[in-house]
Amino acid sequence: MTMELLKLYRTGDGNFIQHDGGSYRVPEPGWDALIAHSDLRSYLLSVATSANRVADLTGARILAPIGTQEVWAAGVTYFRSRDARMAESKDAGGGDFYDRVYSAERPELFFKATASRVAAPGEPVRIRSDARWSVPEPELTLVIDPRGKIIGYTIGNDMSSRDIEGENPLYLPQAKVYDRSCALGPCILIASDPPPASTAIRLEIERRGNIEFSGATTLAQLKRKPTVLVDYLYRDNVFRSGAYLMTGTGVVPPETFTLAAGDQIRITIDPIGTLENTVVQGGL
Ligand code: DO4
Ligand code: MG
Repeated sequence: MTMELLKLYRTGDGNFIQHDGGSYRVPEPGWDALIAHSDLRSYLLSVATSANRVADLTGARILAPIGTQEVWAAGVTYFRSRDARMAESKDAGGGDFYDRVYSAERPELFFKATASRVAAPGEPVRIRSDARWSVPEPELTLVIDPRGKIIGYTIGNDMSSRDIEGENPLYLPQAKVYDRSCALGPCILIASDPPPASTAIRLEIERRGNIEFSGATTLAQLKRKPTVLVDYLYRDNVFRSGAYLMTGTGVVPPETFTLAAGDQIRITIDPIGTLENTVVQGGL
């Protein structure tokens, strides 16, 4: 049985859904109230009536689909990420940690961003002013309600400073958490099951009109089950407005590549859409 896609957007003009070829205004204006809803899918489907129908969302300013939730991230969940981290940190003696965490029962989970640090689709993401080697990380991102249930999926960009992370694994929070180090969007695909394993996560980086890097992975390469990642995140943690959890990257550009100001980053996960951001450095 195929289920019609149900997508939830947060815009400058309120919240909207797209469903079965139509766009509809969501009467509930509060994002946190939606994420905490006891049956969000049924509520949103009940909104798809002629009374709420709008022409389309063209012209609406799409905001990051987040309220007051924290964004967390899982690391080293793809073999490609394990390899890249081991290489970048071998001089610092960190390589072994990444190998161990890849096969350990407990996943690596780290705090990524408050909502105020998150860039919306079309907004700039930042590379740190003191970083020399920076990359985007395209990641399927779980949207989790306060009860620990996965209610949807969005696209996340876990911007990372690889030179800082590689110098010493204890610098991870500085390599990962800074203003606009995270982008989310363009919408939330409302679904309890993840997209099929064959789903591609594509990354494209454009520089002065040329594609400087493109790469892809599929969800089949993700080593950890989303529900297990959520189980660890919610263990001994209360998230009153729910939480977002990025599931790790399986696309890592070669070591010779670093992001530069002006680059356009495009991340596509087909059932959800494309998240696009321009890069700036410094400029706070
Ligand atoms: O362990 C460092 C971060 C890993 C990460 O962000 C990823 O694998 O996506
Ligand atoms: Mg990551």
